[in-house]
Amino acid sequence: MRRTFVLLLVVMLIACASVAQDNWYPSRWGADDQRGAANRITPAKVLEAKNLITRGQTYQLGRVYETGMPIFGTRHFSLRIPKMFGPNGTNQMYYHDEIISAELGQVGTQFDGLGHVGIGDLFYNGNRERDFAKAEGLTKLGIENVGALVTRGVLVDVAAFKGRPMLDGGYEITRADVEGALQKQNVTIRAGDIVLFHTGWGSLWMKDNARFTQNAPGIGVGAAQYLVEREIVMAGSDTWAVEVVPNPDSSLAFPVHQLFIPRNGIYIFENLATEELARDSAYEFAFMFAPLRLKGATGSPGNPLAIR
Ligand code: UVW
Repeated sequence: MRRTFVLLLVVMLIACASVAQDNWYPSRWGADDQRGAANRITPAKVLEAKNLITRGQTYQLGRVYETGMPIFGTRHFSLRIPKMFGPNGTNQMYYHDEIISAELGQVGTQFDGLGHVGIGDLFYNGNRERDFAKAEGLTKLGIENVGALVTRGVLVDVAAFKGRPMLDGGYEITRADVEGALQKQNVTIRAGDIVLFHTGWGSLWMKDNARFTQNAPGIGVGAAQYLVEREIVMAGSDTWAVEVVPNPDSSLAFPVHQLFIPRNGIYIFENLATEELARDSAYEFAFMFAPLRLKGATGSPGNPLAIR
């Protein structure tokens, strides 16, 4: 019993030391930076995106927010119209408002900010949880710091690459899959791009929610490392985690989230509607998204656009 306890203590000390020793902060954009990979979006990237608009075709990548949509864990979403207000004026003006209760940045189509995921109690740029996570909102790394994302977007259709309408739940998209799909599509990933993965999993949305949330295909650590090396801004997909769930290493929980967000300042966009892009083989497009400026929030809902 005592030997097991000592062994456990040693393993925990080694784990803590390895988190502290491997230098992932300060970030490449400086110790005070709060925008991470959004810094890669230069005026040149905006113009590169503009040059991809040649057909006037617009794709809405956001899903509808509604009661009964698939939701992770204990999160919730509720929209209520409390009453009709009025009458106002002799012209009988009436109006409606709505009350929304939800983990607003973390339900439905959701953009994960830099304050969302940590490694132990350390978040992007080595910010310690107790120093910035306050009940009224994050005092650092809030989603209001991200700014507008207008850049080149690339779709990686892994389902088509594998000759399947939908990848299996728990399928790990490997580095070789990403390279193979890109080669088939004749597209490369450039620094400052956002990269979307089509897995076909989105076809379960509101059709079989239990299956949708049970597990998911997605990128593994190897593919994620490839994207880090390509210096992307954000990775998104038609699944609820972007990364493979469960991870093939059953001892790990969401390791791609940690590699992207705290270690590299790379954003994640979940539950995107990628099916129309895949249908049209739209592998390159202008991507546009401005997270809601919710002070101190961990993420943002929204309806990003792909235009070509
Ligand atoms: C977690 O990482 C816990 O949540 P999400 O996949 O919604 O970012």
